[in-house]
Amino acid sequence: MRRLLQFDGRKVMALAGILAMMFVMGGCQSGPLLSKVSLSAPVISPNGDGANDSVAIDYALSRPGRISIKFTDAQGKEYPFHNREPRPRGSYSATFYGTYAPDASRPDRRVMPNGVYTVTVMAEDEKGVREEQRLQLTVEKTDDEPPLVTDASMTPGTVSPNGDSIDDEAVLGYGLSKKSRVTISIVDEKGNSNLLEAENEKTAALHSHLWDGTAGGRLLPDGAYDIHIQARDASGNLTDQVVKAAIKGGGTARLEITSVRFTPQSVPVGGVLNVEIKVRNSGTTSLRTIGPRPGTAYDMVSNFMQFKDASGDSLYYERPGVWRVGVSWDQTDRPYPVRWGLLENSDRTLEPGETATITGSVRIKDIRTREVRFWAGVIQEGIGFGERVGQKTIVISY
Ligand SMILES: [Ca+2]
Ligand SMILES: [Ca+2]
Repeated sequence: MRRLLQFDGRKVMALAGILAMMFVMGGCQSGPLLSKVSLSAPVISPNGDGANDSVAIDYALSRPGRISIKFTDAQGKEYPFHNREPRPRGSYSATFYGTYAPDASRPDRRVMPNGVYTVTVMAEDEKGVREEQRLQLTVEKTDDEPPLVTDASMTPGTVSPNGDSIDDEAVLGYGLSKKSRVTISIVDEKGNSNLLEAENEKTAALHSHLWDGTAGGRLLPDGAYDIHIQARDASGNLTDQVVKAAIKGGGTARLEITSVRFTPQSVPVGGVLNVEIKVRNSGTTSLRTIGPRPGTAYDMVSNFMQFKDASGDSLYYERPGVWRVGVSWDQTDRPYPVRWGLLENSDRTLEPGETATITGSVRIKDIRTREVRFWAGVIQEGIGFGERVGQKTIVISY
């Protein structure tokens, strides 16, 4: 405060002068708010041919305000473009592609019909002062027939992407009424959107998209989703068709063998080699299994297909997606001829984190070598085999 008091009279006068000038400049704010309103061309032809497909609407604001732009046809029908959008002071250029949203709550867009329109640019400042300017714009050579997305459906409506071959994938089918560029995205209940298929030109025909519960290579969480099929034609008409979808029981299927024990190490021809295999469900989903039940005895010329029901059909054929463990050896005619289910009760599933011990036996038969290598592996029927583990050389005695 002491220093301020030391100002001499001339400095105080200069300060007062600056304040007075600032006051006068503030008074200028009653001048024109909206200026330099113009169109880059008087005509727009939104048809994707590269000529006059868009038009720039230029304007300037001398102070902060809200800008509204609308088009009015000869019959008085209004097409809003900007609605009270806040803008700082400055010069602007708004690009208009000749389309509008018939329903502001939906992504659909329609191109404005051919005709002559009045363009009204309106600005409103913070005190509610409004100014507007009008221009004329002709829309021509446009195609206002929108693309239709027909027969949209997903089968099945709920997928369970867990690698068990039951409802792991769904087919999203749809038709297009005209050639369009199509984008497919998926939106969760919180509104998060993920791309399923990037924009791609499609013909006026039936199309499909195979969906496995993932987006961008990641499995989406269980829940309800909206799949959006968006078709855009050359003029900018855009139709958004929603198909309901759900994911239930999604997860990663993984079965690991934690130990394998073959006993004894030396077996006479006609003797029995015992095996004990311990497994753990190290995935995030339940694993289905089938027989033959643990403990089932085989010999070296039999296999899991030999168990028949009363009508002679194989009881334990390779049902896609089910999990078993198996034992294989040198010179087998098929991989893992002897297989066992993971659980005594194959109506039950092996849950994530759960372990199981599977025992079985193979009688040594029809073998002419002195040593045979045996090993174990997990099998997901119809999908593939796990790595060869627990390999052991068994000495055959005669
Ligand atoms: Ca054009
Ligand atoms: Ca499944």
